[in-house]
Amino acid sequence: MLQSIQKAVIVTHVNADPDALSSACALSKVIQSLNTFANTKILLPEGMNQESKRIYELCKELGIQIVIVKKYSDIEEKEPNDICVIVDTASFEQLRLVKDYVKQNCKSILILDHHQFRDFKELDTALKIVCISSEIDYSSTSEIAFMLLDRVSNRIDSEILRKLATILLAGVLSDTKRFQRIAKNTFYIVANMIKYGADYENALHMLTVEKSPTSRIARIKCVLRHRGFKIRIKGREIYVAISNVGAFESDCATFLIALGYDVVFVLTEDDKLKAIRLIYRGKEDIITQLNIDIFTEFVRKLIDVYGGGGGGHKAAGGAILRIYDLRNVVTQLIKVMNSVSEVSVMEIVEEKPS
Ligand SMILES: [Mn+2]
Repeated sequence: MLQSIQKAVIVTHVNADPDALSSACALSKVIQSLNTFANTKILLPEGMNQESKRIYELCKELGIQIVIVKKYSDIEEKEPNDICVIVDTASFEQLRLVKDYVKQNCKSILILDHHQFRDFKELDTALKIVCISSEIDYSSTSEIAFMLLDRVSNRIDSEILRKLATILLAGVLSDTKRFQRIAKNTFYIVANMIKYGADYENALHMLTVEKSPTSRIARIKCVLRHRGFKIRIKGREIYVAISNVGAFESDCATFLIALGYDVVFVLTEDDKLKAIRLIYRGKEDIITQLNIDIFTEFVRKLIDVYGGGGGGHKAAGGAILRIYDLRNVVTQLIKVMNSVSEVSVMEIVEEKPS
């Protein structure tokens, strides 16, 4: 499928993380290795997150073309592509600004992804779509991208291969939270990455970021604004937090989990989309023990009410809700919690020092 491609575009989910960006860069080299004259470009809707900055620099050094799409006009030429590759994206909504571009300018589409729940129904069925994905076999898209890279390794210079293997390893490290959760093939693939010369220490180092002052403020706001609830599922008490921040929502969610909550929802008003962005996180062990998935139990029910779309894993993911009213979503979310809980939802309220 990747042979005889003249023009290709690779897109990631909004605010690309290391897994998304590394996979995209590797894919770009895979396509170029098969077609020397292929025009390959990566589009990053709304840019990338902090962890991805070093990977971005490395990809640039490797001569990979990357366009950060802040507004639709940033995508200059609109000639149709032989193929568009969507990497590390659970739902079509997550392509945000490049959604329409993909809808209109791709002769065929390849989805490379490792999420369990996926939503691409908006893509016209007339398009040729191939999807390579499995959450059981791969814990990151970087692992899947590496498998493809492996297939063309004899066509790529060994020094470039070593660098690509290193950024892909960084992608795996990021998505597995430094191997805290892995899939069937993770260690096998990582061993092969190292065989290609991937530098483990360097990969770890790539992901370290100094927390910016704005992210610190966002975390403080996240805690000050959050509401805590107690519900009961399968006889067990579950602590749920709802908060809202303007940015750094995944920092906020991680932080509330570290604080002791089992399930966290963070809402953001997206003024460009005039919609509410939601992300969710669950404490991995509790979600596994209860055998529930947050997407189906909670998030899907909000999408049913408001429209939009989303995806992710049992314990982490996100959605766009087609409503621009934070309060309304919070009220609805509490309603959903009530329907899921075996006892009525109890809000945890404490007096504040005056
Ligand atoms: Mn990923």
